[in-house]
Amino acid sequence: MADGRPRYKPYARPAGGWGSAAATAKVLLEQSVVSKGSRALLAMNQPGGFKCPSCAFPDATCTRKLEFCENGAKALAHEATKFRATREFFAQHSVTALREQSDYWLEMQGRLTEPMRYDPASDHYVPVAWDDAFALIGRHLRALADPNEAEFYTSGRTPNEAAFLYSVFVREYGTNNFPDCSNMCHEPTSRGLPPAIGVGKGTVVLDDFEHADAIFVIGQNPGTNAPRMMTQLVDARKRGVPIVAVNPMPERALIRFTEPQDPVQMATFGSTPIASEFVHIRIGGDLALLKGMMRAMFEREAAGETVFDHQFIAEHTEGFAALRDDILAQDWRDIVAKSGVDEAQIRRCADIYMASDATIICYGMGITQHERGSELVQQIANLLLLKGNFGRPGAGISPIRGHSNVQGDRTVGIDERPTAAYLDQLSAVFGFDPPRAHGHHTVEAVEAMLAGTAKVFIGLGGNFVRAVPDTDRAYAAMRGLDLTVGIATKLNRGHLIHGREALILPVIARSERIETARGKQFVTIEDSMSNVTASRGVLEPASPHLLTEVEIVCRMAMATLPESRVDWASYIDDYDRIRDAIAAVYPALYSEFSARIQDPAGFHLDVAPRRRVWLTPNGKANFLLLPGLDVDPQIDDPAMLRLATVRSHDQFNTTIYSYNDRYRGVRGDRMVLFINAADREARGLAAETRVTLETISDDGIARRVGPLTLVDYPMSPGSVAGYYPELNPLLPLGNYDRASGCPAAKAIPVRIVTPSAS
Ligand SMILES: Nc1nc2c(c(=O)[nH]1)N[C@H]1C(S)=C(S)[C@@H](COP(=O)(O)OP(=O)(O)OC[C@H]3O[C@@H](n4cnc5c(=O)[nH]c(N)nc54)[C@H](O)[C@@H]3O)O[C@H]1N2
Ligand SMILES: Nc1nc2c(c(=O)[nH]1)N[C@H]1C(S)=C(S)[C@@H](COP(=O)(O)OP(=O)(O)OC[C@H]3O[C@@H](n4cnc5c(=O)[nH]c(N)nc54)[C@H](O)[C@@H]3O)O[C@H]1N2
Ligand SMILES: [Mo]
Repeated sequence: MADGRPRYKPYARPAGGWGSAAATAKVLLEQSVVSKGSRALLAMNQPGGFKCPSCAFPDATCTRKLEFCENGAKALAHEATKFRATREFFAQHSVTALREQSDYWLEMQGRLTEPMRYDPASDHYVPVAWDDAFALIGRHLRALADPNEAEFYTSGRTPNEAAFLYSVFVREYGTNNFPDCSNMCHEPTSRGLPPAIGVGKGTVVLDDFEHADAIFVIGQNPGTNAPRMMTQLVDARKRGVPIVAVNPMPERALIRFTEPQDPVQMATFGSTPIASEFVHIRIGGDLALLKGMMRAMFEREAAGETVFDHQFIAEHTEGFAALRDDILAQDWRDIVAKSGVDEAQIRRCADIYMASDATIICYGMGITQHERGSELVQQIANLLLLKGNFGRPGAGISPIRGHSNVQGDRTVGIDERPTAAYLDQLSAVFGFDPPRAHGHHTVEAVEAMLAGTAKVFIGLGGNFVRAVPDTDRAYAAMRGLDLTVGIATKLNRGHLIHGREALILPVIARSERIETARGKQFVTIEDSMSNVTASRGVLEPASPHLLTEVEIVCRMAMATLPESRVDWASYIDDYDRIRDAIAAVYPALYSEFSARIQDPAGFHLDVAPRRRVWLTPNGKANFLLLPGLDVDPQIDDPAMLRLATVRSHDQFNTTIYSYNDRYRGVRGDRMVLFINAADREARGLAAETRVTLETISDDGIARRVGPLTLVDYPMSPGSVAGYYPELNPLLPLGNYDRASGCPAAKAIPVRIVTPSAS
């Protein structure tokens, strides 16, 4: 449980600094890996070493600077932990008993050591031989009446080699059911950007930050979730570059930051202010803000100034006139009311943008996790297109991805809606006929389980049932399955909410060595800025009985597809062969893969808009419209608050490192609701009251979570926040972006019910 009595007290110091250094030391100590962990940290993100298993922000490998961060250190310490969840552990605890434990407790049991099978007679997980485990999977998959009755989930820590083979296996088996963590994350980027600029990826590289004249950070908490990005932000501020942060929560690191890697700042307790302009947006107010900024620009043009890049617009874009009509149709009063930002500040943001010759806009989950998330991303692209901020140093769109290889997994085939061209190529390379019908994304996978049409779930990493919306319904969905398989490093709730039969298959982790019959192997990952680099683990695997993800995928395929056209066995030992196959399927992006990856700096995958080439049907960049100012359905209920589910500083998604959230001043508790004092007082509630939160929905399903302690926090009016995954039971499965499938985890309509019902 939590250590000591909970405490809620604002954090007044800069983010980073000694607090970070101390937290790094503490986590190494807690996991009992001070010397092993410290040694491994020296190899993280270094040439010849492995890639940080935490976030997807690029590292500057070639500078040879010691590039790790507090949260990278936590991810590594938890992976390198000395604790083990062994067969004795599973013999000691029934699955029912394990379910009573917290996510934190489950995580703290350490690394899985051998494959386990659920035994219904004893309600325990018991050891199973690898061969038997694969045979069980093969038997279930071959028995299905239709391959579309199986769901193949991927979480973004899986490296390219395993993800590619998985995508081939699943398609040869006969389905495109690829629910993916990306479906809950940056899918609005992957689906929203292609019609706008021709690719579903960011167009910025690290170097661009050195050439930017202005940087916007919208709906993202880099100090916690992409700490290496703080280096870019600090450097930019030191150069005098304005930084505009748009967030309903004044996140500490967006305000002041001390670089743990700057000895002078550390010694003098100095720090750098980050945001020159902090925009205290209402949850869901970003569309109004973006339109307000564009409106200010159109007004200035109408007054005779030249603020747009007319040459770029004429040569490269379509849809400018329609955009102008849409923007000028928005009234300032509505813009201000919806965004919660006053007109003067919106105009200041526009001034910063207009004065800059090269602007980068970074964004995260605060933008994507809304019901019109994909179209909101397109409005960011509109703003950038107006000033030709593509294909020029220091400019572009920069979605900050989550998992370290979530972008790579997508590039190498994890896609529930594959293009016909890709399927043709797959067929040409491997000689089988892949299915053409689109498969399920994450929400559709849960719906299929609820409907009883899905029968088998295989999770290549991740913690599906905890990450998806509508926890209670998701649990029921999983329990209705015939077989659930968790391919994982650590025990998590996904393994305890299982189907009639269930397997846990433990894997060698990112930081660990891979030795096969053909010698040392390495894997590759693609970061948020499309750099592909090698990752070579340095640690001894947590147990001699672990397999690599590559081998697990190959052996699942061999057990399922005895007549396969693919030489699976040959890939198990030789990862260059896998890379050759990737190059064959993606000749434009990945030609000479095996040779190019020898460069310690890796290589950059082509992103056409960087060359002002637009891979859209009309060959242009397109201004796209999202009429109105709302990105979430409007609800007429004066008691309503908008709830954003966010990450604390001490978690990695569903993995909870501790009950503290340093920068938000919370110690020893995760069942909190951040609310501003005025919204609290308007409801006649005292600070630290324990309440129950209830979702407002019209689907007849009651969704409540409590007790939650009210914590006074400078939230924007009407906006509240609490932690994912504890609050996922409040998120209706049906509240998602239709274009991308991404659940609206940042805009759950809720009301406070008092006193706490539970
Ligand atoms: N240490 C650590 N690192 C991580 C992760 C982790 O859990 N821990 N997770 C990884 C993953 S998978 C991902 S996707 C990324 C996530 O990284 P982020 O995108 O930073 O994720 P969140 O914490 O979900 O929320 C982002 C911010 O959105 C703000 N926000 C909420 N609603 C709105 C809104 O309507 N408008 C605006 N403008 N802002 C809003 C919140 O206040 C919060 O500051 O981080 C990755 N890195
Ligand atoms: N309400 C709400 N819900 C959300 C979000 C939100 O902001 N709010 N965010 C969404 C986002 S952005 C994301 S990305 C998803 C995340 O969803 P997931 O990716 O499914 O969840 P994680 O918690 O990252 O998965 C952790 C598990 O991965 C396994 N694991 C760790 N390392 C490895 C490895 O190297 N190999 C393998 N095979 N397994 C490994 C461990 O067993 C660990 O328990 O959640 C989404 N859900
Ligand atoms: Mo994510």
